[in-house]
Amino acid sequence: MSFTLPDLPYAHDALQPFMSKETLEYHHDKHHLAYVTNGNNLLKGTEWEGQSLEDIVKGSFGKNAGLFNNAGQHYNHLHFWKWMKPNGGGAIPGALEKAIIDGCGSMEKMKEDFIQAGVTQFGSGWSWLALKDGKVTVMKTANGESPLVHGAQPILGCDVWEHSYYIDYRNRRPDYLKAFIDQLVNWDYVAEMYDAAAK
Ligand code: MN3
Repeated sequence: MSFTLPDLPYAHDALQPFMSKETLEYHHDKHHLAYVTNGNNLLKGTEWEGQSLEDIVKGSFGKNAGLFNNAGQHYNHLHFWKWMKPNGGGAIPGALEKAIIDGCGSMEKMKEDFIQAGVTQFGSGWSWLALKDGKVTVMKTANGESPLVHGAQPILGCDVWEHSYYIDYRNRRPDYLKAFIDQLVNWDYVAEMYDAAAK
């Protein structure tokens, strides 16, 4: 299996004013494409060729840094585009809402912790909601890592690399994270990943 760049599930200008057309042109069309191209080149001839993306990510972690960084970021971005939608935020499917309250205390606490995880991720990385030991929990990871390589299943992630927000928010990472969680999240897709992980 080789990596391919998916189309965005909405127009490049569909997430404005919270994420600009220019950001998505750079982030999707250039940054994600580079992970796909480099990942395919680095995958060739390795023991992971022909495996699923999740298996490549987990298998190459700690063993092949170049491949892991690109495959990890390909996995993260594939979902990142789908974790957002125009007119996002809003109502959360009931079973997921219950699991979030159970794992994080309340919806408000989850949002606060999710933003805090992104703000305190030093340098590049991601903030996450993940299912770990049967509970929804907030996590943060560096660079191309995800909960997948830390014993958990990601259900929502926010890219806090500067390329994700600097055009629109400059250095205001907290404002970007707040806009993401309040205005952009596609909770139906989060629920889909939660349901698959909770099985
Ligand atoms: Mn990115």
